Amino acid sequence: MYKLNKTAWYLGYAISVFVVWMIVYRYCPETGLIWTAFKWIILIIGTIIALAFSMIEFDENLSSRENPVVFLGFSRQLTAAFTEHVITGGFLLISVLGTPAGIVMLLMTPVFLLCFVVFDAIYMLVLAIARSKDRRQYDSDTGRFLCPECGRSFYRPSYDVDGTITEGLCPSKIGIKNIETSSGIIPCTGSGRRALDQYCPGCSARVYTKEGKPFVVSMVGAASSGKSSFVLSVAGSAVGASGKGAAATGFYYTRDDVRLSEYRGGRIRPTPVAYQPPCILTVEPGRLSTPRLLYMCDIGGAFFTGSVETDLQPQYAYNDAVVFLFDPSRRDPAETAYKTYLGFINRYRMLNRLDASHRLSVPISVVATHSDRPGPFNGLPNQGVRQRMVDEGYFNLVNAIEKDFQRVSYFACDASREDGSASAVVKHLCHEARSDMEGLL
Ligand SMILES: Nc1nc2c(ncn2[C@@H]2O[C@H](COP(=O)(O)OP(=O)(O)OP(=O)(O)O)[C@@H](O)[C@H]2O)c(=O)[nH]1
Ligand SMILES: [Mg+2]
Ligand SMILES: [Zn+2]
Repeated sequence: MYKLNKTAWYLGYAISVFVVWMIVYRYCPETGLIWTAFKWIILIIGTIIALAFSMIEFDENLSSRENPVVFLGFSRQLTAAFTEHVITGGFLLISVLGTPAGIVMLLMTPVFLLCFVVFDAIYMLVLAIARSKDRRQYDSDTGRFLCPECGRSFYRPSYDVDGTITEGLCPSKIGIKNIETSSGIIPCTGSGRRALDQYCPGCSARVYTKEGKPFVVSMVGAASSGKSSFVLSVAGSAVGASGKGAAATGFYYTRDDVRLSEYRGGRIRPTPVAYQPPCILTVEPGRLSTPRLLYMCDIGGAFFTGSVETDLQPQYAYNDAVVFLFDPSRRDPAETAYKTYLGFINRYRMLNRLDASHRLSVPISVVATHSDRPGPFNGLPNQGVRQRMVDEGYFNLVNAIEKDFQRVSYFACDASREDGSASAVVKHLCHEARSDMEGLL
């Protein structure tokens, strides 16, 4: 910015000197004003003085964050010349009124101003183009920022700019590609920006999402219906396989590695009902420019039956898909599933302030877990699940879900193993929601 401003500043002088030379040389009458008789001497002296002025007045401040754009910087300089530097101001006034140098400067001023207006207009135009390009790129590569810690959603994370936490770093008046600070150059677009330290604008937690694009799935189901198993089954098969497009998949939180190995060892603990950070699967970019992040929001089943008072789930405001699970091998499976569903949908509608007449557009999958156990859903292909539910007394549930949601799909799976039956559900939901995550799982 300093270089750019300096160049613009001197270019402005050069252009105005040239224009004034042209005017005086070509249009000055040979007679008339006294000073025109010595126009060569006057022009040279005037120009030297004018240039000397430009040297004095050019200030390092022009490159600072307060004077990002040339013209704004220039107008500040002029004000300073007349107010703070009284001597300079007085000298300027006298010279303008009485000396040849003043007349040269007087002629130069409008040209000079015009130059800066043009420079600034060019800068603003380039800025507007850069901003819209950055916005388009961010929308397609990232879309939004979801804090892994507090679960709140923001358009952009905050960035560490030279020790100060800056919200939503992007091209602005203080820099198009980079911002110059006292200690260096901070990128405000692209991969340079992605590599900066990032924080949640809500809870200030340090985050490592690297502008990844999130896809959020909410897990819903009664206690012990298999929600946590389902999550780990999906994660386990994705982490195990190296994925397509040479992408590497792993957990955002290292504690989930521990949970996965416990799950693989046949141990799984009940989930608490209070809000807790989701299980986040990060798929490294490969040929994409940003990572893809699969947020699987899991919560203890008691949350839905209303037996425990807890906070509402923030992800209900922005989730991309919902998985509703039920365990057909338990006692009163249809009744339990229906009650759980009602507990869920009431909370969901309440949080989103939607009344019962509004049909929800997020895709939902209804999943019968424990399909490995003997029972009506054992070994049943997914296409047969809906009809089997109707036959087995889940009619209320099917009816209610299809009334509330526009897009409902049905699956049967064994969540206790990583056999791909759980992953198929999430892949289908990605497809329904048009997420490019589908091809990466
Ligand atoms: N055989 C079999 N067992 C399953 C399946 N899904 C879950 N389980 C078992 O059921 C038990 C409960 O599973 P969880 O995944 O903890 O259920 P949850 O819905 O997360 O339960 P809460 O966190 O308490 O709400 C565990 O012992 C799992 O191993 C399945 O599809 N087949
Ligand atoms: Mg659980
Ligand atoms: Zn946060």
